[in-house]
Amino acid sequence: SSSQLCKEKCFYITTPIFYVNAAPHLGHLYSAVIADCLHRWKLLQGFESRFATGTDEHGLKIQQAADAAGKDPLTFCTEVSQRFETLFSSCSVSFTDYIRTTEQRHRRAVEHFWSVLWNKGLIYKGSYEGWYSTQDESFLTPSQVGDALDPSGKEVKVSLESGHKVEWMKEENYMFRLSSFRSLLLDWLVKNPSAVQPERFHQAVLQWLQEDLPDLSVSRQRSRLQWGIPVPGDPEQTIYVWLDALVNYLTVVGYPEKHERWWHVAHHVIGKDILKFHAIYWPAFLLGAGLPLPQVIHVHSHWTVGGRKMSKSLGNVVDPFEHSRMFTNDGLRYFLLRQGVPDTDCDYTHDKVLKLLNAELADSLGGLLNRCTAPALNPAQVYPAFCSHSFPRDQRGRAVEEDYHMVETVRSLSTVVEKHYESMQVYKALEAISTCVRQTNGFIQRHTPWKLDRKDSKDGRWLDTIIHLTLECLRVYGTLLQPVVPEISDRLLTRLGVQSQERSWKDLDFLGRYFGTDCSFEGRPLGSNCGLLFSRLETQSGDKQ
Ligand code: ME8
Repeated sequence: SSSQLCKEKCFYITTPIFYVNAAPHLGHLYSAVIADCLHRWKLLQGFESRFATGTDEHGLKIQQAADAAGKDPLTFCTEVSQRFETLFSSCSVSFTDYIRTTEQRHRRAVEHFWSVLWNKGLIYKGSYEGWYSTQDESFLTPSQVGDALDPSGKEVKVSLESGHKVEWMKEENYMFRLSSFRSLLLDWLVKNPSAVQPERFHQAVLQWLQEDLPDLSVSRQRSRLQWGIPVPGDPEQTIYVWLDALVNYLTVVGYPEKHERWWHVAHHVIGKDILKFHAIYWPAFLLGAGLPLPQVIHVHSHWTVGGRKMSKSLGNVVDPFEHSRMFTNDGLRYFLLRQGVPDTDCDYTHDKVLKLLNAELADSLGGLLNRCTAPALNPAQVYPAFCSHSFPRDQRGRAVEEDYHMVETVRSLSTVVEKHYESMQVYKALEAISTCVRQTNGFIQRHTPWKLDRKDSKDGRWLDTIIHLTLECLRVYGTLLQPVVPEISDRLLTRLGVQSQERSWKDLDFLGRYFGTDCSFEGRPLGSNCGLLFSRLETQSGDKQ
């Protein structure tokens, strides 16, 4: 039944839910594409997987943005939320659930969650006095605040981390007993060294927990904030937007009635800007409510433009709609995942995208496919017969050491790629694949199959070996690349004649899949030619890079 615990091969992955105060930008797409890649990869491995994304629609800054646009908040939220949904759908982000915090099911979940904490005595009425940043919807300690000048030259206080303006706040609020969770949180992190990845972010959280952990204000006065969920039993208070937002991960899987089946396999993808909320507040809330903690919090760094974080407030955002038109969906996905390093920030430039895609997708991968499917070399348009796990005995004299090396590297590629996908180091997986593609091109180059004479039986067999091996390499690359570039992989595998039901991890079996033990395998036809795998992109001046 649906409430049964999913014990094996289940996976639940989420992105942050995005604020709707402004249009989506490339950073949002990046988080979604990472999560999509992990989701698709789990599916290929035979997992049942759920993938949730959506929008965060309550809070003061949304209320202000709607006011500024002259729209009522819900209409405003619906419009922007739809833009996120459209972006993700058009970029092959294959989410299974889309959540908006203004939905009724979410309100129910938040109210229930609040009542659980309340009934356990973890929420009390107190008064909060301190700094608050509306842009970050965050409470700050004095050490997190510094001086700065606003655009008009006036002295203001800002958050040292985000640079956003902060205001002194003094209110009657509900407080959550965060301070009493400090040692439990430390315990969790020490016992689960891979709970927060990469390692440097795990360390950062441990570091924060060395310091004082004050109780957290979890509501705002209704007079200051109307756009949110009222505190159950006290309409004069609105639930703090981060408590509201974090519960979305539970809402999606049917909290409070049906979440058990999926909740214990939760994985969150987040940007480093919201680490504290996910690795301290959220686990503390969950511990308080008696629920399991997420398995892994996958943290990534930021895309910068000209060295500064891409953000709505700095006005340096890259429009993902425009750039996916320019570079194609898969092109943009490939770039983000190939260049995005979770540990460190990366700078986005047009020129870098162009050069990388031309080199790796058009020339290297596309070129390799063209070479072994070109009618001149492969007139029968087949995956030719082959009956050896490596180079056949009578051809060993032709094969050189690098060839054997290539076969071994490709044979172990799936293990390497799997390890990197698992730890969200997608760029390392793509680096490994790209190295192999280069090696296979080198293999062809070395043996100049176009000089062989098909009519000579020995040459002909060697030619078939070269083609079969190259096609097998391509089949492996196409299969492993599916989570990253689904459209390109589909074109590649279709061209190779690989049916859709033979594209999963267990079908890989490099050089073994089409192996005729008694050499009875006659070869199989290639699929139809569906054009270029990836067209070279032109530079703006019109010359090719
Ligand atoms: O924080 N580079 O929403 P948000 C990479 N609603 N990723 C970036 C980025 C950049 N320059 N800018 C943003 C919120 N992101 C809350 C989350 S979750 C319960 C509530 C990505 O619209 C990154 O994942 O400000 C970051 O954490 C997220 O967008 C913040 O989106």
